[in-house]
Amino acid sequence: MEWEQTLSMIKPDGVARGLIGEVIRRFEAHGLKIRALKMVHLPLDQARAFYAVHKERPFYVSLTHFMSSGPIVAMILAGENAIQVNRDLMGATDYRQAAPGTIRADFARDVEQNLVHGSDSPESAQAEIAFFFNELERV
Ligand code: IDP
Ligand code: MG
Repeated sequence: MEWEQTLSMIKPDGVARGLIGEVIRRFEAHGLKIRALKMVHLPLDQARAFYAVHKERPFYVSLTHFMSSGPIVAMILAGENAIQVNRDLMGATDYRQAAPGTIRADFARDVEQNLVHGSDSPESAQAEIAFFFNELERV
């Protein structure tokens, strides 16, 4: 067991649908601690930068427009195995393959508009946390 930090986002669909509280409730109920939190409306160039690892993928243009279509909530979650715990709470990328009881299975009805983002490795967590939060903003 490793104490980790990870970057979570509630995507524009989750914010627009009034699911901020429900998503955060699930994180806290499973022992994840919120160490930073803010609402941001990403300009398109910033959405493109955040998802640069996917720039060759067919869904990149659509995804980056979606991610800049409205405000998102970005947060740092901390806890034992926080990266995997968060991924487990999110469920699979495609909501149709997500395990019952996960955020995506319960709320997403679109592969792209799937409510939440979570870092997938310690390296991406570190880079994604630095993308959103400076030293002063981290508790
Ligand atoms: P993840 O969010 O579960 O880590 P990634 O493969 O990193 O999934 O993809 C990033 C995001 O891109 C997904 O959360 C989803 O919004 C979008 N995405 C991934 N695959 C597809 C697809 O096949 N069609 C449309 N959008 C996709
Ligand atoms: Mg990913």
